[in-house]
Amino acid sequence: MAKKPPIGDPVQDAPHVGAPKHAAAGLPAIGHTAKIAGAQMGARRATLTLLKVNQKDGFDCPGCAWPEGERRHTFEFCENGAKAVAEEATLRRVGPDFFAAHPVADLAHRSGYWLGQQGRITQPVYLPEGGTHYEAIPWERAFALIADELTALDTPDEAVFYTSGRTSNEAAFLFQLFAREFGTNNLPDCSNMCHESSGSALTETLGVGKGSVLLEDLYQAELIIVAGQNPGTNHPRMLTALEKAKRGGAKIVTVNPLPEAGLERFRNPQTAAGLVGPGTALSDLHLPIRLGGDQALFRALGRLLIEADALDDDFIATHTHGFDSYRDAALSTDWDEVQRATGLDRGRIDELFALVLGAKSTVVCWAMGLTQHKHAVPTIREVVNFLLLRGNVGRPGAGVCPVRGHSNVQGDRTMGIVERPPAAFLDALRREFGFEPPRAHGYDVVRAIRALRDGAAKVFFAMGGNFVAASPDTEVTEAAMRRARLTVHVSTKLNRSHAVTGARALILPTLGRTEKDRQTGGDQFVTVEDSMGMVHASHGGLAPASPHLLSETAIVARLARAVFGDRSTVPWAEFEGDYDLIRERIARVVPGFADFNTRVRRPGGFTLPHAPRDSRTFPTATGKANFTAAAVEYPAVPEGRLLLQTIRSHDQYNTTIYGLDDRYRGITGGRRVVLLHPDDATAAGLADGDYTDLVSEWTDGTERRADGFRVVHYPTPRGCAAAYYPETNVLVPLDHTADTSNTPASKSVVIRLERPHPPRP
Ligand SMILES: Nc1nc2c(c(=O)[nH]1)N[C@H]1C(S)=C(S)[C@@H](COP(=O)(O)OP(=O)(O)OC[C@H]3O[C@@H](n4cnc5c(=O)[nH]c(N)nc54)[C@H](O)[C@@H]3O)O[C@H]1N2
Ligand SMILES: Nc1nc2c(c(=O)[nH]1)N[C@H]1C(S)=C(S)[C@@H](COP(=O)(O)OP(=O)(O)OC[C@H]3O[C@@H](n4cnc5c(=O)[nH]c(N)nc54)[C@H](O)[C@@H]3O)O[C@H]1N2
Ligand SMILES: [Mo]
Repeated sequence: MAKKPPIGDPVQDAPHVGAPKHAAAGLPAIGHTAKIAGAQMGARRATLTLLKVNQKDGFDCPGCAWPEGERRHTFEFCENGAKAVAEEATLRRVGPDFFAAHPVADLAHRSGYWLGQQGRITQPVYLPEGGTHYEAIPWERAFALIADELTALDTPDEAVFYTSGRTSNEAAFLFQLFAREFGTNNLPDCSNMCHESSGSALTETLGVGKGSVLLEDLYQAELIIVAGQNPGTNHPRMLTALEKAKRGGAKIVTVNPLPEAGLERFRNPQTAAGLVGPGTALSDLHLPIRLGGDQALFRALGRLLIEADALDDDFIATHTHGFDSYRDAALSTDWDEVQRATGLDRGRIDELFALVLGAKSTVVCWAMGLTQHKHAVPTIREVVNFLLLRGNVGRPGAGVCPVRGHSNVQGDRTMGIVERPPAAFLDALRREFGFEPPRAHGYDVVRAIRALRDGAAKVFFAMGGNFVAASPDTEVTEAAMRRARLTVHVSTKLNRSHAVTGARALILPTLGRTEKDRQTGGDQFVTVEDSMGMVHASHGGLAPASPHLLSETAIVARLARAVFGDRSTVPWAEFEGDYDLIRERIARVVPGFADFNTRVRRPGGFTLPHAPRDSRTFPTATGKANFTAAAVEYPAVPEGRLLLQTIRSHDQYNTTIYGLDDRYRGITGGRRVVLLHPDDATAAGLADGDYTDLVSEWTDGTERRADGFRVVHYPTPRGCAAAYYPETNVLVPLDHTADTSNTPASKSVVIRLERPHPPRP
């Protein structure tokens, strides 16, 4: 059903393939960064800007959510952080002349890479109904137009307010406040596609939907299991922490279908030896698990621990609930099933078990490899079971470490960006602001797409992100978006979502985190929360990309004034002028933020409370940490079909493509590649270098197609293929989601390879 996504620009997707690398970072990383940053901003600006990343008076890196740590190098070097900064601090500009030269139909035929390369958007622009081009529009007209559309809706629930995870705490707090004062909980966010499964599983089992470890715990851990995560590319600064843990004696085990370079060896660019030497071997053991086999693996470890009587009986008796039924389930684990699910023979699992037994404290880290499966929530619950058995929660060197994606995705949730808000949060809003917030649950990402598709939602407003490219089932999502009456995007740069619009569309350009934010109350800073619950300030330093930009906070405040006029109980204008006033309210509404303005001004900020970590108390329904005993699941793959995972290359930030190389995996110059086990390729009649179409098969009989992928022989388990997102989102059926969390199961899409093409010249 799906066609090839548009290329239509001078970029040729012609991948070359060499051998995968066995180590990450080192000198090539610095060279590559200098090239990308220099091209975007020139050498001088590049150096000055990069010196400010993650410094105490600087800005928070817009890359990932990995914490900064106690010792900040003058140049806290991270190749992919630098690329994220360069992307934002670029000197290239997209102004009204650009939009005059490029009709929307032209933008719709460009690749995401090309769109992003055009530079920063400088002015608000408007696409009128039936119009062919975006046109410049004054801010106040833009707000009036949105207000008209919103007030014309039959119910506030016909509006959808999406958030991507770069939004600051202050902007996020205002955005949810605006949506709720308007009358809806339709607040889907990128987290719905990301760590929602972690949040669901951890809230139920431990009572807090966030990680329970601090950096210090990693340094003290005796065993760190990294499952379903590729930190060398996606959280490069984590490698520095793993290196330190390793030097402190920790064993590191990686569980991943792919042998990811950063996890094998790390050449720390912070040290001279790291730049030129062989680097540190990080992984003591790599288990090349089949996609979706992790629940079975952790269940098997549970069985082995119980049989070896290697449990923390006191912890289990005092702090947990449900152990007996878990024990029964674990003891009935079927080894043949474990072997089928994981693809691992017993010997490998025993090797891991020996490390588990030998470790007094264990941390498990994970990311999208665990969260984006149909059975993601029971998989993560199984990680919790495994840790609870040995009391590995709430003591030094032990715990759960879901490694978050976007730099403030965790903070946005803390600020109330959630479609199913807890009653206590709504009560606090009512007390503080004097209006009655809506109680009915709103749409998450997948439900928002269905609502747009079915005409139940009519206005779509995005605070950042690239909804149509990041979401599953591209054709369905794009058709749904085109049905909207109005689509609005608060953005820094052009992307696909600006080209696939409702009847009318607006692009509202905003300040990036690197930029100075001056309001009537003086220079402002914003705050963010990292993956470990540390909150700190971020001060932009660069001159804004254009004098016409507004901060995200100002955009929400002005929109609110346009919608509510003087009928509001919220002092929107004051909030816009002075972000301290927003933080005062956050301090009164959100638990853990008392004295926010003072504490966040201290160097390094402060750490949010986390009951399981701090005091081994578990705010769950039972008041204890819950064992769960779900049946073991793993993906069923029909004969002759493969399971496809959709992943990130080294040169992208989600839908933002920095370049066409995936250096660590040995792929350069193109992205339309599919990584296959050589025997699977041969079985499909394909040689390395051949081209093939990927056809996804969904249980309702529908098919989806992505054309023209170059076959790459790769060390991945049999039956498990990999290709890059967002190109492969056309293949992910909208209804293929994780149970409970509703996260698109984009790491287990059943596909067949079709129509082999010979190699291209
Ligand atoms: N440079 C850069 N940094 C980023 C991002 C980016 O795009 N670029 N994105 C940010 C965001 S929003 C996020 S959420 C994170 C994402 O960070 P990651 O989760 O590391 O990103 P993915 O590329 O999706 O990689 C998934 C990893 O899990 C493995 N995997 C897949 N399925 C399974 C499975 O069933 N079991 C196991 N054990 N492993 C599996 C894959 O082989 C791969 O190594 O990174 C953040 N940081
Ligand atoms: N198939 C498949 N699909 C996936 C995934 C996968 O692994 N496989 N991963 C999922 C995950 S983990 C995530 S988090 C989502 C990501 O989904 P999104 O967060 O929606 O996507 P991004 O590509 O991160 O958004 C990039 C855009 O954000 C805008 N932007 C950048 N900085 C700022 C800023 O400071 N302010 C504002 N207002 N805008 C800014 C720019 O215009 C840029 O084009 O994708 C999900 N989709
Ligand atoms: Mo993410």
